[in-house]
Amino acid sequence: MKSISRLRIAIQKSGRLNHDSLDLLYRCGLKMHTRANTLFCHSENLPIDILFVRDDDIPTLVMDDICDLGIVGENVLFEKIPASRCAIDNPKFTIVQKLGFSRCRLSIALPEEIPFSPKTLQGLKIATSYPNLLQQYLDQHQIKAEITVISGSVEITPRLGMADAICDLVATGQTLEEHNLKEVAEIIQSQAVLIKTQKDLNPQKLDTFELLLRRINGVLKAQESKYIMFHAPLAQLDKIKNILPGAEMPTIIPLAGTTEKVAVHAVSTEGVFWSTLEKLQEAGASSILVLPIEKMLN
Ligand code: PRT
Ligand code: ZN
Repeated sequence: MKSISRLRIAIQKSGRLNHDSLDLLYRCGLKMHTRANTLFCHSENLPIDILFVRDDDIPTLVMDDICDLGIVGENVLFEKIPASRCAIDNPKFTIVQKLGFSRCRLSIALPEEIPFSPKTLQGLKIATSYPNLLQQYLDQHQIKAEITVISGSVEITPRLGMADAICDLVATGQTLEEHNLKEVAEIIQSQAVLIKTQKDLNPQKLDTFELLLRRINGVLKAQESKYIMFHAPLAQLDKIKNILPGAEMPTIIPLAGTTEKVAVHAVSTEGVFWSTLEKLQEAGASSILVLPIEKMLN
């Protein structure tokens, strides 16, 4: 039975989204014991229950209000509920937060030897597990092509003579390369998102949801941010502050035994690359340390 006070979240049972979804929830402080093949799990320290399902079922579970929240790829969401791509036809859920993992793109690919122009696709047979998104793309470009729906191993269909082209998810591009296919058109970019039912949550669930969302934002910010420490000549401080990416109000600390140098500590909310460190060094900074940040609340 659905508890009225516990927030229910649907996540993928096994597959590419499962590890990162669970990892995010653990980083938000959720304590739970997951057992192999378990379908349902109660958090021990927060009023949250997790439902483990196939990713394809997550949009429906949230839309039908069986679950309050779900973590799913935009590719699945936009394929199942094409209206969710544009806010005009409001579907029965809200995309609350992009989560930054499981990034990929849905693309059309052709055998290497076929030269490409948008007209090339005219009249071709294209195999895909994403017929709705592919059809939208073809309509937008006024291309008439035949869509063959297949649930897996799409990349093998041209070699088997089942299709002339494919439309599938691409991450690194290695699978396409292995099958002698080239990516010719990108339909959408995708990443995991947190979705929420449009129905109003009762006050207890709303509290839990707001707490979870604050923590998710904290985890995401911490992932992007770095704590950076170094020594710098006082005379170069202004120049050095301008080099630091996304660092507001660094802490300046006097150093024992010198009035010419100070220690600078700062939180950088953007990636700190080697090139940034090299520029800091050129500007006179020394003893530069960059540390990861585990949690962050502003
Ligand atoms: O069993 P269930 O239905 O829950 O899972 P599933 O088999 O449908 O999905 P799964 O676990 O394979 O993927 C879940 C989600 O991960 C997808 O819906 C995407 O949102 C996301 N994702 C991210 C990917 C990829 N990257 C990805 N590379 N999903 C699939 N792939 C496949 C792609 O289909 C192709 O076969 O990986 C291959 C391409 O990868 P590269 O790196 O060779 O380009
Ligand atoms: Zn699936």
